[in-house]
Amino acid sequence: MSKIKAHFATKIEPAVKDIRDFLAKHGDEKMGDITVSQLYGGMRGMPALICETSKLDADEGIRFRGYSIPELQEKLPSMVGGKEPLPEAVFYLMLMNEIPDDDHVRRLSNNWARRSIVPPHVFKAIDALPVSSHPMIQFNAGIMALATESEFARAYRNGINKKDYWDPTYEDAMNLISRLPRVAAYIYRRRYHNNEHIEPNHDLDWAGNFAHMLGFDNAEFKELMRLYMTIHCDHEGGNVSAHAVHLVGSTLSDAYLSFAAGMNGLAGPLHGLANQEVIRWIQDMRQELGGGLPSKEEIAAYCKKTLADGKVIPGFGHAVLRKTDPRYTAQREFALEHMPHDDLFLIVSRVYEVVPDILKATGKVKNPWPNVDAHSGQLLMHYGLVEYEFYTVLFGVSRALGTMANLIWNRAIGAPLERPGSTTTELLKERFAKK
Ligand code: CMX
Repeated sequence: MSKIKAHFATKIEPAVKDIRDFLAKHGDEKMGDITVSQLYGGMRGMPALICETSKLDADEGIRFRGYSIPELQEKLPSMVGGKEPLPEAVFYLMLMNEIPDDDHVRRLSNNWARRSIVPPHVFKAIDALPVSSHPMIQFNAGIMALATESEFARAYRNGINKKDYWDPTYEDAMNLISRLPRVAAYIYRRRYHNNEHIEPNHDLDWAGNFAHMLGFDNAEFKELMRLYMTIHCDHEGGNVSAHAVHLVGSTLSDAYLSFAAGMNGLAGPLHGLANQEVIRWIQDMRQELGGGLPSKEEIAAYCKKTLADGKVIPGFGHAVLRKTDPRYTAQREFALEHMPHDDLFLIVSRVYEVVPDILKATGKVKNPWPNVDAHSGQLLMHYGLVEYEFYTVLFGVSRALGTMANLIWNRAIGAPLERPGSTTTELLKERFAKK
């Protein structure tokens, strides 16, 4: 270790102890309406943002413009012969605050298809990266390269009036949503299928065409993609990806730059990357146990080992939710209907039976229940999309729907630059010493 690094390392333990002691003494004291613990604790439970498109209830889970996932499944248009809601429809609902009819959805689908041509330099930017780069790195390179097309950036340079900001932002947001499936499919086929690409089929809906370009033309997989893109699209405003898009967007960065910021947050293992980690964790467990279907006792022992090694059990827990995530339940219902005897589904179900009690027994995990990521990989694996490092890209494509509906609204209402205050432990100590 270098001298400078070693010097830094000596500072960590005393600082951690100092903060711990300070919080034990003053954690419940307040600055305004906010406790000192909240300042140090990742701002949990602190209302600090407005997000009109969806609201998360700790017990009930997500509602999009007031509608729960089962209500979306009942009320939103689906494909003829299908039953899962179309992502176009949930985007329309979030943007307009109106339930769309079939005609609205068809128009939106056609509009996105018309906008979906990706300029060649975007593929070149992706090609500049090693093929083995994580798909989220390639995804963000593609998103950043798309930013050369920003109509907002062009309009701003040309002196657009602030009351019109929403208009080029709307164009950018719609273009981004339209182009992301092509970019994502390009990365998938480049990395996992010898760079053999599949032309879009514009007769298909947005999610159906995405499935097609990935190389999956199975009708059931397309239904899964519609469900997947719908349930991952928005989770109120404070989650890292949505908040990062909002934060960066508040500087008037264009839709592409703002969205890339959110995708960098989604690529963290405590957020969207957890969907790949779940499958990796299950595969490691199976390998360690010599394959086959692990018993509940074996799963419990593996969970305890994971915790003892100082790691999290991926797919469980949540910063806001305190019950099983309804996005998990929606996916479980899909599995029960389409693949009740799938081996991996049986393991995911067993993990669900075992993990909550183990997490409860730690005495510190606030939510021992599964989140959206505990299930999504199993469904994809079933249909042959087994390359789990790609899973967070799918989450990211979906997250464009909510974040872009929000960005358009932020520009329409003239949302201000986000700039909360911060303080130091030293200043807090002085404050409480004076008291
Ligand atoms: N496994 C092990 N420990 C966990 C845990 C889990 N699944 N969930 C929480 N904990 C631990 C925390 O690490 C924390 O430990 P320390 O006090 O030692 O730091 C303690 O329990 C308290 O945490 P919490 O208040 O219950 O949870 P947070 O709000 O801090 O964190 C989350 C929430 C999601 C980051 C956490 O539950 C976690 O790490 N889960 C596993 C990763 C995961 O599935 N992430 C995906 C979330 C959904 C998404 O964004 O896509």
